[in-house]
Amino acid sequence: MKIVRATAEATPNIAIIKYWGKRDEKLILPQESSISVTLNQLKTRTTAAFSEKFKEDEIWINNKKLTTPDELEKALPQLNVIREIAKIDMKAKIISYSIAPVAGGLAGSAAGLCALAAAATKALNMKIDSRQLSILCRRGSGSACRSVYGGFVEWLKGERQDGSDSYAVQIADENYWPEFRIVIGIAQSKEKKVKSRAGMKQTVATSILYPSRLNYLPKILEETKKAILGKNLENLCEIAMHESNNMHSVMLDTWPPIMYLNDVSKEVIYAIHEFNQNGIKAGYSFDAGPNPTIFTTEKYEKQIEKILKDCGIENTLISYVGSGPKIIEHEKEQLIDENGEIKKHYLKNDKIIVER
Ligand code: 2P0
Repeated sequence: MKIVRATAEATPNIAIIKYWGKRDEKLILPQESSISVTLNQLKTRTTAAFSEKFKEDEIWINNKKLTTPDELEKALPQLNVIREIAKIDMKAKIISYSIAPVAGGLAGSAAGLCALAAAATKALNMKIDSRQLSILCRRGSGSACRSVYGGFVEWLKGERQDGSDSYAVQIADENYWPEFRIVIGIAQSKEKKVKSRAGMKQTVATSILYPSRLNYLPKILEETKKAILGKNLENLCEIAMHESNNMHSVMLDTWPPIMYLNDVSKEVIYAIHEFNQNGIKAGYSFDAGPNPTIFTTEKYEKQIEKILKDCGIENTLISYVGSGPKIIEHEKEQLIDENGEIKKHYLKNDKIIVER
C-alpha cells in the first residue's frame, strides 16, 4: 500500500513581545499580537508519513512514543485540522527529533509544531502559502505560527472569530540585522511545574494586572517594530526587558501564582542591568521557564556568555537570526523509510544522525 511522506526542519523563535493569554482556547487565538525573532539553532526535524496501511496515529518525539492525552494535546489536533483540510482520513506516523530540550521553557514546541505542519502538508501535497501554513502551525501551538518565517516576525492577533486573520507576518528577514545575536543560557531543561497553556489561561481568568498589560501592549508593539527596522539595539533591549518583567509580573499576580524565574534568573537580571550601566547593550528575556535569553549584537556576545557563566550557567549557546522552515528532500535524512518504518536516529556532535 502506498505511503506518502515528507520531512521538514524548523527552529524555535524567542518572543520579544510575549504571547500570554488566549481569547479562544480551541482555535488558539491570542489576546494580543506578539513579536519574535527566529533562531538559527535548536532545530527540530520531523518526518510525516500517511498511509492506508497505518492502523493508528503514531507520534514520536525524541524516540519516545506519545501516549497520554496530555502528551498528544498539541500535535493531534493540528494533525486532525490538516487532514480535514486535505480531505483525507489516512492515519499518520510522525517522527520528530529535536536538538532543543523539550518543555524547558526553550520554545521547543514552536519548532516542533511548525516542522510537523510543514512536513505533513508537504507529504499530502497541499498547495498552501506561508500564511495558511502559519494558521495551521497556530492550531498546534500559538507560538509555532511565528516560526513559519525567518528574521523578525509579528503574529497578528486578528479580529475575526474564525481565526482567519490571526497569522504571522515578517517584519524583517534573517539578513536584515546580521550582527544581532541571541545568547541562550540553559540553566534547566526539566519539565516545568505549570505548562504555558494552563498558566496563561489562569492569568487571563484571575490576574488583576492583566488588563493593564493589554492596555500597554499595542503601543509597545509599534515601538518594537520601529526599533527592529531602525536596528536600534538600545531601544529594542529596553523594550524587551520591560516586557519580560511585565509578563512575569502578571504571572506572579495570577491566582494561584505562577513563578518561572529562579535565583539564577534573578542574578542574570541584576548582572545585565549592571552591564548596561553606561548605556544599554543587551536585554534579557525569560519565557515560561528560568532559562535566560539575552538579545545583543556580535560585539558583546562573548561578554554576555561570561556574565551568564559568572551567574552559574555553564551551558550557553549563541544564536544568529535564523530562517524559516525547510523541506529536507534527501532520502538519507528522512526519519521514516519508504515502507513506513522508523529509521534509527540519534544526536552526535550536535548533528542528527540517521541510520539506514
Ligand atoms: C511566547 N510563550 O510568546 C510566550 C512567552 C511562553 C512565554 O508562546 O497553548 O506553547 O500551545 O498556544 O505557544 C508558550 O506558549 O502555548 C509561549 P499554546 P505556547 O513565546
